[in-house]
Amino acid sequence: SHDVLTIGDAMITFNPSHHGPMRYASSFERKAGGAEFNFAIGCARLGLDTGWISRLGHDEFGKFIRNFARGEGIDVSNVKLLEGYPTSMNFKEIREDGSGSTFYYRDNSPTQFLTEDTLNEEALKNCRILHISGVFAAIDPAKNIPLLKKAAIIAKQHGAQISLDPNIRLKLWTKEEAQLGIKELLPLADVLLTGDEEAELIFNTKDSADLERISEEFGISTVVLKKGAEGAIAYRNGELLKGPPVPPSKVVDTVGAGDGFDAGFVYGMLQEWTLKRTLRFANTVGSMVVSVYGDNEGLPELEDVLVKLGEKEWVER
Ligand code: KDG
Repeated sequence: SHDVLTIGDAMITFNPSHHGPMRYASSFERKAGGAEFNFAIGCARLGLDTGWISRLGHDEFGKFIRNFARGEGIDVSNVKLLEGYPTSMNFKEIREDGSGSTFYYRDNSPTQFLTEDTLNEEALKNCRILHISGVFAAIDPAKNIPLLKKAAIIAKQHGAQISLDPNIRLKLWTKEEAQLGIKELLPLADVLLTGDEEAELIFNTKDSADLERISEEFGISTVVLKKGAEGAIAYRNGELLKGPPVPPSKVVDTVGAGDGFDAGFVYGMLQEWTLKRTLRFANTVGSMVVSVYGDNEGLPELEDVLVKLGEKEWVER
């Protein structure tokens, strides 16, 4: 059994050695990324028992990603390597302020062979939280949305909670497709972890006063609006709470901060912390991700977060 289980693809991520337009970037560092994969790493580093369901190419990159995940302590028994379908790739452009854009080479993803029939129902029946995200949904909405719904229904019937991050990537689907697709998943979620820009796209609002309405309309008990450098706002059981921003030590690469936030939030839920503490913890995890290059290298271990929160002493030598 797992504390947390997630479903989604992962990619080789090429991080540029220099800032500026990608057409002039001539050297890259080979890393790995993928929203659900980053989330799984975040959970595992915090000490949660984490499982990941995926498909990768049976190639050097697929082996690297699987071994990386395994090294982080993630259960990869449901990650299969498939012959003839190369592992997906993603090249990043990073601007001076740490923001950037992404160029995908992920058509024909090996996850096309991850179907409803190949889902490991035992794993779904034995997790405390199933985390689903719009990135996997967007890769092939016609197949993956029903697959995610089926997985969520099985997990829910066996007592798991479902966390959902819309993670809308407009390079993968249109605004209309994204809005329709995410709305299909919303009624299954117990916790919604959404960025404020995507909230505007899905619900036509990013006003925190509307979180209660969203919670009631879709039957989602906890609704969280992630506002990046401005912190986050959460609604649960009649309580609307603002999690103040946690200033990062510096910002070098913002990719993956939302995944880190999600891992931190889910961690707090599993500890049954108050909403206030959970938000502060999640914001802290997110803020730590942006100070390190790469989509997941900045994801902290539990100890690192406690040090950052001032709850544990840092011993330098
Ligand atoms: O959330 C971070 C991810 O976006 C990144 O790691 C790559 O999965 C990715 C994507 O689709 O952009």
